[in-house]
Amino acid sequence: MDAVFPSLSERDLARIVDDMNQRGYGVAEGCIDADAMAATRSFVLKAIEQSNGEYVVFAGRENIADGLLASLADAPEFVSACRAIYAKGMGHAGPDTPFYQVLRCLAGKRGERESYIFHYDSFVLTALMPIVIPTEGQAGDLVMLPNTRPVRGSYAVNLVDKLLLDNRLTQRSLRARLEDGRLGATKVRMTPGNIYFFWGCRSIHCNEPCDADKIRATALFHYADPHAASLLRRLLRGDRSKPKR
Ligand SMILES: O=C(O)CCC(=O)C(=O)O
Ligand SMILES: [Fe+2]
Repeated sequence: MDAVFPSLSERDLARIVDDMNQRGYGVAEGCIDADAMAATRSFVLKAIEQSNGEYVVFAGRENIADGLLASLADAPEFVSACRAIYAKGMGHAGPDTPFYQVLRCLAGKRGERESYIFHYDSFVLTALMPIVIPTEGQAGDLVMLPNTRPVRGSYAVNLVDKLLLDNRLTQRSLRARLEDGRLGATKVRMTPGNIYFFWGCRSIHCNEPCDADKIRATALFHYADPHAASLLRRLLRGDRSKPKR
């Protein structure tokens, strides 16, 4: 069997990191085989059917019962691409930690409510794999303000950034400015088969909704939590809770 992810060259990796730094995102094009993705697509369709046509999300590898998404997370070529991207971008080697995986399936009315939620991820690197993207109407573009902050050394400072963003006033004003075009955000229309990389914890981002009768599904591979060892966070969240994004 072919590898689930190709071995990217130094040149490809350097281009991806450059694109992430300059325009906000880098792309590994045509790296996921269409046949391999077909089973994942059926998994998504079935999950949405079981939730009566409404939004479903699976968080944590143990809850994502899909073959491709598990093998990708284990594929040495994919793991080493993510670590190389991290090392090139951050200037030091990344931690030896697994991905935090999420599978989001947008559909129905709830899909709309799960959109336009501007946030920073808790992890340095985000690899996003589009699985189903509508080809007409609203496609559920990824919206980003790339690299609006550095990786925070301190969890407390990170928390202040998050609080400034995660409140109704900021969310409303970002959305209004996005809708009237004043935000100057980068919009990414994603194509299944590609993987998109961006600095999730440095970039304010969200997704647009898709039409309620359409499906938009994405798999996220989050890598490297800069505050994994923070005592303050442990105290605030309790030991067991996992970061949401
Ligand atoms: O589904 C997407 O396009 C992005 C979702 C996202 O940013 C997240 O789950 O952290
Ligand atoms: Fe995110």
